[in-house]
Amino acid sequence: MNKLYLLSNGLLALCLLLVVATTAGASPQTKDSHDEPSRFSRINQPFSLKVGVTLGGLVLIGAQLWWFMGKKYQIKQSQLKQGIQELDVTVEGGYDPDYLVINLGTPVRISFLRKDDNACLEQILIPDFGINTRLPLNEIRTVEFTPQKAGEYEFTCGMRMYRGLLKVKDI
Ligand SMILES: [Cu+2]
Repeated sequence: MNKLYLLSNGLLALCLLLVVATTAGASPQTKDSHDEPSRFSRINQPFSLKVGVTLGGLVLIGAQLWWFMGKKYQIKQSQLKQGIQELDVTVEGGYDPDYLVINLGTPVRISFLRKDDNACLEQILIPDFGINTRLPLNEIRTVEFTPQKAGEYEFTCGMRMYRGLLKVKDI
């Protein structure tokens, strides 16, 4: 939900910037035909200043999008304990780690601990393994399954806004 919000935020900023840039660039034409003395004298900003302001805005918007959209995955390989591949995931503003590497054919146990009171994260879905589990705040909940086919599988919150990936390796 955060990413979506910030993306729209970035796009809104871009729209505002374009409006400002075009109105600053275009001269008002409406009153010219009436020969009225204008109460507001037009200040002609140097072109280089307009370009500078526009470029500065674009750089800031780009930085914002890069920061939130280009976020790298936190990769974690499962640990084998008594025949079960174990992984711990903290649920706080997303999933940490959010790229879980597991091996084919061995039972998996993922322990989720939700520390984020955002109701959006209250459910964890791993559709390919038939998992749909509620995650109460500050309590560990485990999900178990055995991956039978190599590949990448998504896990998400109840509304599919926060996402992570399960990578099943054929060893
Ligand atoms: Cu959600």
